[in-house]
Amino acid sequence: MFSALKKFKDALKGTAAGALGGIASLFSKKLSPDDIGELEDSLLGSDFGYETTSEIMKSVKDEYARNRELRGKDVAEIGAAVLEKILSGANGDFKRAAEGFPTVICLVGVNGAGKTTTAAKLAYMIRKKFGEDVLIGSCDTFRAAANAQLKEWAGRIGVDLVESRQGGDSAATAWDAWHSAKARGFKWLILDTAGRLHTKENLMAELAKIRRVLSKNDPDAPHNSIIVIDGSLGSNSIEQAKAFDKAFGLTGMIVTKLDGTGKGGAVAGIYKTLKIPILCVGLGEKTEDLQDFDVRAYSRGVFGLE
Ligand SMILES: Nc1nc2c(ncn2[C@@H]2O[C@H](COP(=O)(O)OP(=O)(O)O)[C@@H](O)[C@H]2O)c(=O)[nH]1
Ligand SMILES: [Mg+2]
Repeated sequence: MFSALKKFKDALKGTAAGALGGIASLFSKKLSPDDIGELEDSLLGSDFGYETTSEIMKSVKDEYARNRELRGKDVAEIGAAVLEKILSGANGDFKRAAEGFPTVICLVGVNGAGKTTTAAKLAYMIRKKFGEDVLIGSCDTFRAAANAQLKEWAGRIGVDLVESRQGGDSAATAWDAWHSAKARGFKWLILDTAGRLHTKENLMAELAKIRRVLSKNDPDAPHNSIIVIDGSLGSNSIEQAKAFDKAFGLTGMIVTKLDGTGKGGAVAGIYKTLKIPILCVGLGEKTEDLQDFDVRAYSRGVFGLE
């Protein structure tokens, strides 16, 4: 537990500095009314959104009315507590397939969100956590580089890969990958897909085809339809996520790039809108930087607390 708290705190320091208006450095300072006033802007700047910011500000102001000795650190504790309440229910686990079938995780999202690297990191994470074999299917048939990128990752982490044929049918790769996983007794199948703009209907229809093909093999597949969201885009991702949910029926999300962003507060708003679990978060580019989402560690980390 301690290590999750520290990992989140370290990764979220870009947001924490903003969330307290730079008073991350003023943890031990008694706050003036001006400091309290500035807090609202810095919360908005960290992309907490109006609703969450108002909730946090109300708690802070109530406490300040009672206690003029309030320090930066107390404010961070108040903010973290409010956030933890908002996010209660955001932790979740991957849904499992029936016995004898591979559990299918399908990753979708816009270009550059982190799908391909997350597919590999997730394979590594799942194998390590459950000690079960994972197969990756490369269903990005648009970019030749996508397959090469996944091949390199798969080699590095020692996970089997069903490769795509460039320009081919992504649903056909999904079909092949599923049969390969079933025949070889793999417990997990992770499908990477091509990035697509949620406004392009033909591409969204392709996702529906992947779903149709999979469900012919196992009516419950894909068991996990996961949107990968670039956390550094902040609340701009909310509309995107809503469109993917409508077209594909999401069961969860993975938020990447929380390291090195000042907009880590957006996770709250995204969760409030979608109300689907946040399964993992990306806290860096290395294999082991994909972490189980942890409401407490996130809520505290975003305010610079361990
Ligand atoms: N810093 C950081 N970079 C990430 C993270 N996740 C992905 N990336 C980077 O984001 C870029 C795009 O990732 P990619 O998986 O190719 O995105 P895709 O287009 O959705 O498949 C790559 O350079 C990744 O290394 C993360 O959690 N933190
Ligand atoms: Mg990709």
